[in-house]
Amino acid sequence: MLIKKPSDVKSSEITPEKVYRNRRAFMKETAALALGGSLLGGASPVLAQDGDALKARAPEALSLSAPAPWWESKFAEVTPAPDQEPYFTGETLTPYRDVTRYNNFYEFGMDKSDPSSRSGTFRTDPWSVEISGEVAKPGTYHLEDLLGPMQLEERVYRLRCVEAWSMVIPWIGFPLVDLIKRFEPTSKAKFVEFETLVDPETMPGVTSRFAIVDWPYREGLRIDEATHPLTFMAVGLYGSYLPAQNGAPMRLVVPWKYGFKSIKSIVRINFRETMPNTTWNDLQANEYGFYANVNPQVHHPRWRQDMERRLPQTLFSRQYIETRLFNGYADQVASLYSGMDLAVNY
Ligand SMILES: Nc1nc2c(c(=O)[nH]1)N[C@H]1C(S)=C(S)[C@@H](COP(=O)(O)O)O[C@H]1N2
Ligand SMILES: [Mo]
Repeated sequence: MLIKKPSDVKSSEITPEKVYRNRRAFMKETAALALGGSLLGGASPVLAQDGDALKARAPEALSLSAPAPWWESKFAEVTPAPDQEPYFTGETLTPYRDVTRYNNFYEFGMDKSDPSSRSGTFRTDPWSVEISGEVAKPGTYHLEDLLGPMQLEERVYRLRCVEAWSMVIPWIGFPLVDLIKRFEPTSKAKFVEFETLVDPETMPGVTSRFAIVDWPYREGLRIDEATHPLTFMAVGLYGSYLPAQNGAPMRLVVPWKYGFKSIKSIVRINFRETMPNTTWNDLQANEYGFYANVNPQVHHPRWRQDMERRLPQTLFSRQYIETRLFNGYADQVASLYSGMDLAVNY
């Protein structure tokens, strides 16, 4: 491979993740200088200073976004991920290209390339979310009101799909618990249920005769899982807004569970006393459980779960790595399941 000197690199070859990496290095230096980070406010992460450049380089990925002006100010104040587990991992980041081109989002189609290639007309502004069920403050909230009080932060998490591939993604968002407590759940709120938008106009997958899902896509968590500090609501990745294909404008990220729990483009959050039905469990209960905790000892009936392909794979490296219990987050979450048989509650 040819190694170029920096001066030879054309700006068109500078990919978002290169910009991002430089920015992170810069953030670390300024953090050290600022002793506590008063300089960080304006310096974090890509969007604050390189936003326009980033959009110019990846216009197709960001076509839907740059929504209302208030987004800009939220993204100008992102707290960088602390450089320590579990909110950060030093593993190589999956390139922006793969994170935004290799997706599962059946509302846009079932091929990995469908969500990026068929989401061009999807719109996220205006966007509102219905909060219902066992809470003191139900209602339909505009996204701006939901995000307004939230301090955005960055988290670098592993994402492990049940299909045995994985990525490392730098998300931007906030802990779900910080949102949940604003609605004041009652003592009957034992589970949280989430639903994705169904828009036949802009989501070609929902009207496809090949669709297997009974829309809307639904997911759920136990309340202790939903309020765990690792459970994250993402509104961005790689320092910028979420592209449609990754679940704009707001999607769940539960890093110790298989990717299908991390429901995208959320329009409803319902608090309830009983365990909700969930999309993949409804489709094939013996293959996809409600818990869906990453577990190398509990295999899928049709394939093993003790190895995974870390994307991107190349011709020269197949990138097979061992899958870890709870996707490597066991120290943080194993206690949630003490006394439970994980082979039964898969
Ligand atoms: N609404 C909705 N959410 C979804 C899916 C989907 O098809 N529809 N796919 C899930 C699956 S199987 C995975 S692996 C992750 C993929 O997230 P990513 O495309 O951002 O990597 O999204 C999850 N969330
Ligand atoms: Mo998945």
